[in-house]
Amino acid sequence: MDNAATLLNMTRINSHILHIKLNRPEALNALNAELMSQLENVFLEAKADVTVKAILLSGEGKAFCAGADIKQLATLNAHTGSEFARYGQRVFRLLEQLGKPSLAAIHGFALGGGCELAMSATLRIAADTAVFGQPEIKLGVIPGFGGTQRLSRLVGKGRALDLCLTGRLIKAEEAHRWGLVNEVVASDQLLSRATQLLTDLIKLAPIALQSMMMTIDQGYDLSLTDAFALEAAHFGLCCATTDKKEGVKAFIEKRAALFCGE
Ligand code: CO8
Repeated sequence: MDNAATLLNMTRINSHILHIKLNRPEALNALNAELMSQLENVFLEAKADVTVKAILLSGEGKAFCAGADIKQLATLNAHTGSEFARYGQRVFRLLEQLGKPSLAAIHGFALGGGCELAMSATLRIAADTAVFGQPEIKLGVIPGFGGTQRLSRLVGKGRALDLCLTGRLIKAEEAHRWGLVNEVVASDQLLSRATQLLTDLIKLAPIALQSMMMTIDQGYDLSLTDAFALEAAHFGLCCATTDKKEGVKAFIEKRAALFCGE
């Protein structure tokens, strides 16, 4: 039985980056109900905590995450299966809509729910050893934590169908070519590169970052006309911030901007 307190390992990097490490290495960080519940709590806390400006997600051991816990999956029926899928979708959507940038640093396997978790982060960096896939078809099910929808949005319908229908695995370089990950680095550079990227991001204007993430996330499913309206509304919001004044002033004065988050 897992010790509930240790399924997530949390540390802070440079005070403002919350590093959440999935910590169930003996099961390749498979997502059981307890781990999902701990993720939900941590995401809620991170959203409310003003000192958390970004999230780094990674996995302990030899994999990022090998998906939903198959032993638990074995117990699900039509009702509980649908409930668990809806629950997982809600937890991952929390991360996606946190209003703060998140980055999945992926090494080893990112399969099934593990790939779905990575896709819910704002950005993804993969070690050159990483392997991706949606092998649910081999278990007689389909991705249920948002994977069918996020994958097709990230890589296109054709490639999403290829990966989901065949259940085949792809390596980091192919995932990069497809746009599933933003960058591939050597394994020993994974966490330092991820930290660097997030450190750079949190120096930027947080209200503009949040507006950017919201307009891209929500605008994607609107008509072009409505998405443009959303963009214009957020553009106006940014124009009312102190950070916009500072950003423009700093450009004119040929110096680096110092954003305050207001
Ligand atoms: N669930 C539970 N245990 C797992 C999982 C998993 N997903 N993956 C690995 N493990 C366990 C293994 O059983 C093994 O445990 P033990 O030592 O007790 O036998 C341990 O982790 C190490 O795994 P392996 O010995 O298999 O390691 P290998 O390096 O030989 O193989 C693989 C690695 C290829 C990743 C292999 O473990 C594997 O194929 N795992 C399953 C991958 C998979 O099919 N993932 C999809 C799961 S389904 C899913 O994610 C659906 C999400 C949506 C659900 C919606 C709600 C219902």
